[in-house]
Amino acid sequence: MTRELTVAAGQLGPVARDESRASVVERLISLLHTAHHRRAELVVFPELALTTFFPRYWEEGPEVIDAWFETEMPGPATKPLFDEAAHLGVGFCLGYAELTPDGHHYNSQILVERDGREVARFRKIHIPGHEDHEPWRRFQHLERRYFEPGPDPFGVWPAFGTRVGMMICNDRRWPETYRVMGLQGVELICCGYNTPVHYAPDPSQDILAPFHNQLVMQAGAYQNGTWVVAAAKGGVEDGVDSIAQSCVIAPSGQVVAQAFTAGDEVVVATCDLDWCQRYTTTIFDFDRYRRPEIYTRITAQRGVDRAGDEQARR
Ligand code: ING
Repeated sequence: MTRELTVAAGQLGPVARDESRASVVERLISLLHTAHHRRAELVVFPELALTTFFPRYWEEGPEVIDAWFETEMPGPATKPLFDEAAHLGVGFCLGYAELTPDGHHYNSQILVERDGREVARFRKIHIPGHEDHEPWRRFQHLERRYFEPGPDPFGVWPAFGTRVGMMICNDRRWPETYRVMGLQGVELICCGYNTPVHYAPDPSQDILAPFHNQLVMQAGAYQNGTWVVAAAKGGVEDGVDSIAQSCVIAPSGQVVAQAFTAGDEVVVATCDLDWCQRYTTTIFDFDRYRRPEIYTRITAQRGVDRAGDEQARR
């Protein structure tokens, strides 16, 4: 009897700057119903799903900035989503801006099981963009001003009859993200993202945005023998075009389902969880083939060190 789990990416189209959380939650519940109707047991929603992607704005004053954050999860605006999901017996992963009781600001995701139980919270580890106002840009990307980097390493939790991990947006571009979860036996990674097409520091990358989005997740899935479910907030949001292409990727690296639109859309796939072992017990049998004693630079260094050239030539 194969272990199967039907999952969905609950893709959101644009969320307007003045759109209420209640309005967004209604859209999320609609996606939840569609996913449930299509037999999904887990729905992955985008990063910062409850509001427009506010790091595109330079804003000042803690009360202005904190208004984008949730101090409770679930709170009054999101409880209807939690209640409806538990009623339907569908689990979900939701991205949101988290303001903790002790004053920390994180770009977070919460994973909720089918019975409504909170499995885990994950705080985004790789924070892209910049800290200061850079008016030369068409729009800002001030995640490094608004969010602290997550304090905890990537985790993997037993849930949904498998081993589930989480990553958020820019995390998906770093191979370490997948490997740290792969080394914990992850079989399904939930990822939300908001990715503008335009990359101000190097506009030559703009045309490659959809390719790079898929490249990193297909590689990460294959090299660690895991499923990846990725949900975008896409379309033109307050004048900024973001990629969509939410998808489900198999441990083989194949994209098995993908969004057709840049709007609210459910992408569903049934995952054969035993497919992971076809890779993790053969070509990517970590314990047999990896050489961590050779890779020490990966955790010893942050940036590049060229001083080693001399040694290498000896
Ligand atoms: N977004 C981006 C990402 O890594 C980014 C960062 C912005 C990349 C613009 C390219 C262009 O997908 C987030 N939210 O991490």
